Amino acid sequence: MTEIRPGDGDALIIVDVQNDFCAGGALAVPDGDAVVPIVNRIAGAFDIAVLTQDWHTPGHASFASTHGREPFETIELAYGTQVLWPDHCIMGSDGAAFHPELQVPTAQLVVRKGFHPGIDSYSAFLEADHETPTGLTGYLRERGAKRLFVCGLATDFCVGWTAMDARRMGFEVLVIADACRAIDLNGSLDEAWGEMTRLGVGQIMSGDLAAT
Ligand code: VGL
Ligand code: ZN
Repeated sequence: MTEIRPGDGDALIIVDVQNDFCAGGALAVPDGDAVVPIVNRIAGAFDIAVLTQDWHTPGHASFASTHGREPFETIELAYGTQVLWPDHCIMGSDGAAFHPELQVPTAQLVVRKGFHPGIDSYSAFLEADHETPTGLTGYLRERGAKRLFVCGLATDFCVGWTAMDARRMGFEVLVIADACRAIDLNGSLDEAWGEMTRLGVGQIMSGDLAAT
């Protein structure tokens, strides 16, 4: 792969690098902390950088405890099948805070998602009903973003859904594979890469980026 030099029209989307998805967190992604130094190294190369934050109400519809069920079971909600998770990223909690070593002072926007009690939101663009927008599409278009680089946690859920919705919104999309880690639940990682590839999401490594 030839070196990629981020420039005009390029944006970095840093997905859910939060305590609950890192070591010791309520929904710890295996090796999730490993993305932190990579994100810290590359973020400054992008003129547009956005952070996302999973941000749930207590008793959120995506929590197993809300339904008296066990984590990682699935249920049918009005908008479709929902994986049930341990309580995580409750708005304002330490678990919902960014990893303490995440250092992206140049980021300009934090998008919080999943704050409607009855709707989950893996994607940073559209909630899980596939119709409620977060506002990120408009923000990125107004700032002139054309090509999005996506990294963070977790590859097979919030990173993947964000990357796929970005394609559907008409952006060029590259996932920075080594700057992501996956939950990998029942083959979800292979499935996510398959769907991303079908939608034209590209894959690079952080080392492909010039001067980072
Ligand atoms: C995520 C499951 C539930 C993620 C968020 O950030 O990938 N996964 N909420
Ligand atoms: Zn969540």
